[in-house]
Amino acid sequence: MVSEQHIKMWESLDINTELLSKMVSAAVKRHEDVFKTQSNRPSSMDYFDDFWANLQTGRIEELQEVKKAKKPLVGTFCIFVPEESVTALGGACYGLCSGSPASIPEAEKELPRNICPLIKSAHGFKLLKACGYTQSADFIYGETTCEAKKKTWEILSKHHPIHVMQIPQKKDKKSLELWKKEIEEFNEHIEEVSGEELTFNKLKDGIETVNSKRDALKRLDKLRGFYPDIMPISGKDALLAMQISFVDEPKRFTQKLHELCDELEARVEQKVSVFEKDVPRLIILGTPFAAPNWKLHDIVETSGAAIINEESCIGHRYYKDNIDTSSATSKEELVDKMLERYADIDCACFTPNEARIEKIKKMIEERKADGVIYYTLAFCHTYNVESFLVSSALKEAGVPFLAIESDYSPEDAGQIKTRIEAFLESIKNKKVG
Ligand code: BJ8
Repeated sequence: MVSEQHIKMWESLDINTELLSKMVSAAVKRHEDVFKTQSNRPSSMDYFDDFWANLQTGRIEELQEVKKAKKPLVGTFCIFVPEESVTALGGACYGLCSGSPASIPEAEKELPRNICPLIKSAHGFKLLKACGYTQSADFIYGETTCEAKKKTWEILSKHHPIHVMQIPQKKDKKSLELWKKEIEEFNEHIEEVSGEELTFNKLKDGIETVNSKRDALKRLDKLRGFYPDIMPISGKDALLAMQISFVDEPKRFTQKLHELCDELEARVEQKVSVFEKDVPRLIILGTPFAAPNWKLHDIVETSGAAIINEESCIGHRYYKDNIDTSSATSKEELVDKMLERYADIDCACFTPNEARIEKIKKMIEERKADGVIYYTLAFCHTYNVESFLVSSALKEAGVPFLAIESDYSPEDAGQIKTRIEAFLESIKNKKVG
């Protein structure tokens, strides 16, 4: 699968080829264990399985073509970085490797042990030179959403060019003004490196391309979660598709996801479900699931429940809103609309963040979920602290609630499984009662 040609390409990117070859084999094996063991998968998942197998080869090759055309390659760790502007100028904006435990020991040579695994994993990939996306990126765009990230950028910048966007902590008028300036500066920077003007029409096209991707993800959301008796796709498969949405070419991804949705639509009509009718249907709340962090989904779905949605940035928070371009007549108005959409994302980095709770309640209601699991990556203080407010509100509303804090290591899998099984038992008893 990894050819001589790929090895040569990796060498040109200063990648540790021996290590990445081993990591690719391990990632393919893990994917087989987690995904290929499921029965009755939609055949349109083949595209996403193949994409995963070629994550560090085929897609990296394509990115080199973008680079040859002198378009920017921008790596990110947050959905607040305006991918629309990069797409508008023909560049690629993608999420960086940050979901594997394999790179964490290396990161801990420079970072404290007690910070979030997502940050450590990403930092470790850079130190090990073992991620084609990071090695290809002209620069990384960091942001100031959490303490650990914003201090890590200072260290990561010793190894890779970094720019940092200031994301405010509040959503009042003066904070939004600052945020708007940050988007404008981002756009100017992308213009500078592309040597091309980001015109009204180009920005509008870039926005529409990403809106279309979000529309396809919304379609998947409905098909997997809005039919209480039929779940045509597993939560694991839906998660894999969403994870790929952060690295694939957006137009092709959109088309492939619609093909999957066509198949799911037919399954719904024919009442083909991958789960038994009465399994508990759960929504996961909280921090993002960077690939290949499939631990929670795998445990839940091999314990007799279905995941029908994720209130996460690799999930609902990412695709729930489009940028409305219909009334904009100038570039500035487009930027206002971009800001409007970004500011409607309820990341726990904001204070207060009350709107998040109402949105979660609505998600549960619309999908008739049987319960929620609040998932926090270890040491993510904002999401962890906010779980008290979310759990209080949901318990008051009678929604079964379980909080899980975990990192990427497999060590706590048994303990998590025991807690989830007890949680599912209580949901089943409640249903019977
Ligand atoms: S908009 S959720 S993608 S910041 S890195 S905050 S898990 S301690 S990723 Fe996020 Fe943007 Fe918000 Fe979404 Fe916690 Fe870890 Fe920090 Fe994290």
